[in-house]
Amino acid sequence: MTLTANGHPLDTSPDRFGELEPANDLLDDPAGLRAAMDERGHLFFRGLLPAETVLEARREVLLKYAVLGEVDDRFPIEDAIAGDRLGVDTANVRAFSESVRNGYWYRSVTDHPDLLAVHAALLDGPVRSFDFRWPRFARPGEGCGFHCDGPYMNRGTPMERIFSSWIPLGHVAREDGALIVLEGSHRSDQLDGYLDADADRDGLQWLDDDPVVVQERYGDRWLTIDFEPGDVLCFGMSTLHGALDNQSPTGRCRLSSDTRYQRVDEPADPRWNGERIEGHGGRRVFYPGLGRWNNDDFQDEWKDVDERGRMIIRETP
Ligand SMILES: O=C(O)CCC(=O)C(=O)O
Repeated sequence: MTLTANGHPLDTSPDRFGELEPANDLLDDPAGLRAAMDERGHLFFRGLLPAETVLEARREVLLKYAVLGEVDDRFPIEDAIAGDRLGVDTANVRAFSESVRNGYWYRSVTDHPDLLAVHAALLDGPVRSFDFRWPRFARPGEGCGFHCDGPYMNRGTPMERIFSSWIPLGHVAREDGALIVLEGSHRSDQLDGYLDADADRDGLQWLDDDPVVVQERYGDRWLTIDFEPGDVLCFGMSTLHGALDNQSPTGRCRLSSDTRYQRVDEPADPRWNGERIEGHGGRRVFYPGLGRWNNDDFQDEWKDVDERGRMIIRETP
């Protein structure tokens, strides 16, 4: 199968595409972890988290999606087969999103002590996850545009002192829509102006949607792997990344999570932390995908909702 991102084929020749290498051998070596993150811009860990905890979180999240018809429960829930979605238009997606983000098992993954320990080693002190967390459900055909996290997370702690962890909630093979990171992009001087921007203030869009164009401009090989439950991919705010398209031949949705971590004693970005999380402002809810709402800003990851949390569906121009 030809791997694609945003509909564009990847160049999978060995000098343009490769596999992530596990950094598990550095887990007991904080200085080594920091040096490797500095060098690579990312760290991949095989089986860092207990697979059972991750699979409990998978089931918890999928059951909630099944309530909306997003998962077809005539098949085993764990298979995450895309449903007819008939409940989405009438549901309170604000309440739904909050329920997914704060689920007991989901939080047990994002705040697992072994994951916090990696971030504590990277930041040389006690850490916390951002109060907001990003569970993702990518339906067949969906993916994610190319970007760095820095401009979206830079109103509190300086971005050199924040890290993201992308966690597959289940098996995520390449063709299911695995994350891809661009080798060497964290050192690209082509990204300087972009990284200084504030995504909300400056109305940022994805950098590009073509993996070959992005690679030529900003880095070397695209790196990914077939992810297993328990794996974690940690990366810095200036590492360029995106996702492969979900081309599951069985109609399986891709479930994953991305969370940010910082030191407890440093200032927090108010967009994602505190009693009243601002997010991207307005009456918007994190509900990625489907591509039906014609929102130009934030690429349809955030949906405008009415006062009862129901999505506002705009006419196609
Ligand atoms: O999982 C995805 O599709 C995108 C995740 C992402 O952009 C991130 O982890 O920052």
